[in-house]
Amino acid sequence: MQYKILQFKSLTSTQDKAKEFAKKGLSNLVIIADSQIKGRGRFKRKWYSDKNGLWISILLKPKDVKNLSYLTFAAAIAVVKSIKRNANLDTNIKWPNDVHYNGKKLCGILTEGIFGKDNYVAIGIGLNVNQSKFPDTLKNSATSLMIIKGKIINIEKLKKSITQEFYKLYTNYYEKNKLN
Ligand code: BTX
Repeated sequence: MQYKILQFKSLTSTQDKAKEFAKKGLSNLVIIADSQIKGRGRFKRKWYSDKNGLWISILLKPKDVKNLSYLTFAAAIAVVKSIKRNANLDTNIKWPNDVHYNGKKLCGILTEGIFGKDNYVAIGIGLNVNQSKFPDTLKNSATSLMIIKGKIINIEKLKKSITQEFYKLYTNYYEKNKLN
């Protein structure tokens, strides 16, 4: 499946940008921001998304929008595989929407449906990559690949890998209805 990667310096939230594009009828866009001013998690929680992390939203227009939680799992699998390949690190999927290392949160995933005449889905992936520290409130619960590995991780390779892995699962399983 063809998709286009759009890179921005700063956005309020890549999820909001995805919704704007959905309103224009666009899909299969991968929206990435270097930083987000109002990154968000589930239930209106804040997602800390300063520079040096990977903040992605993948905008899809699935044939069918049932079982959206499968898309959250597909994103989590894509993240775990890409971290293994690019940073040689084994991480865990923490139900229902996180990737953890040693009990600390490395990545959070937010899947949102955009329903109307046509239905879209925005999968938001927030992965802590090269941050060296976190605000006090997250110090004990969050970590980054750089903190774990003690070196800078190539964010470009990581973003390509995550996107490719996600699309593989999406086209081969979700869109073919092979998940039931
Ligand atoms: P969640 O609701 O499961 O988790 C949110 C909680 O995670 C917060 O309340 C806070 O305790 C903690 N947290 C906040 N920021 C971080 C961080 N950088 N690292 C670790 N823990 C943190 C999880 O929601 C889903 C997050 C999705 C984020 C992506 S980024 C790209 C896209 N755009 C956007 O606005 N959101 C998504």
